Amino acid sequence: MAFFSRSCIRRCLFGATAAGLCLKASICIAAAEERNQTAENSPTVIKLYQYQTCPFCSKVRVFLDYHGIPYEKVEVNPLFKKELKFATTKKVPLVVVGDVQLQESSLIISILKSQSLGSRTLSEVMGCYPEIKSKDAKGREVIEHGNKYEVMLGSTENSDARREEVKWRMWVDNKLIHALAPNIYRTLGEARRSFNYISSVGNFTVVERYGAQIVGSFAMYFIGRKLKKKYKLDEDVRQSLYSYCREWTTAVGKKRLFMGGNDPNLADLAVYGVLNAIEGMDAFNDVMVNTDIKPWYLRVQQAIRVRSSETKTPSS
Ligand SMILES: N[C@@H](CCC(=O)N[C@@H](CS)C(=O)NCC(=O)O)C(=O)O
Repeated sequence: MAFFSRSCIRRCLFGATAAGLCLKASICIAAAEERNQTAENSPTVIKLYQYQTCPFCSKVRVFLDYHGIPYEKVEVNPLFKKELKFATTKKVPLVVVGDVQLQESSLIISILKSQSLGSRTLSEVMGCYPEIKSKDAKGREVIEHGNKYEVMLGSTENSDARREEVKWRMWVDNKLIHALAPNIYRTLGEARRSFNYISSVGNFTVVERYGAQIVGSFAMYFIGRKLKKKYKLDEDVRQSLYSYCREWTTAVGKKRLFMGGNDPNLADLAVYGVLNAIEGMDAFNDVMVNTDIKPWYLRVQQAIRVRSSETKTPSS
């Protein structure tokens, strides 16, 4: 996950708070005018700027994969971020559609989903998510977006299913995601293993990779401890992760395959996306063994495979 970045390390090493780390839920969207639609309305290539192991990026990736939306992945180097030079943000995920830059994972998903449901242009859909500016406790400007978790169906229907989906998408961002970093950096040994994995799949040069493994795992271990306090996780952070997973499976229940019924909804995809970001790490393996989430997880995995193969054009 960008459970690591230059700013993470810098902040850690200089003793700043963990508040500004990769898992901080800052909210913003930078939108340029939608100028890229040609007269023929040819499909615009979507680019996803990401870190492979960032849970926010993984949520967006899973959404795109499940919906068979073609996109190009750009793996950002977390130390120098030169891939983001052009961008109005230095955060990932960043989705670029033509000249439009979309930030904030849940907002990106709501916007792209809403657009896929109707004939509205991206600008029209973005208008449904107004910017709300406010100041935080330290007087810094904070930008939120109204309706961030809502899919604009073009109707006023507000069913229980829709409300449930919104509630659990919020839960993913406000609860589940915060349990990840403290879990993957739980002990020095685990932090080292996680970091080795993260740096092996991320965009690092060989020198950066080794530097990151040594400095990063140490730094992230301490940051993980701060985050544990900040998000009031159990002393044994695994227990918090397990109880979140159990909370989720209880909410899905035994009578349906997914929270969305016979198909995953956006909440299913969000939970899956977040857990998928830590696949291959100790915390993920422990969750699969010690909770009852595995059958649901495998069902979503299978649904994504089936859907993305169905939606692929023969030439793709
Ligand atoms: N709330 C944002 C959070 C995005 C975020 O915090 N991304 C991290 C990566 S996990 C980031 O880019 N941090 C800045 C950095 O790496 O310098 C979202 O949902 O997209």
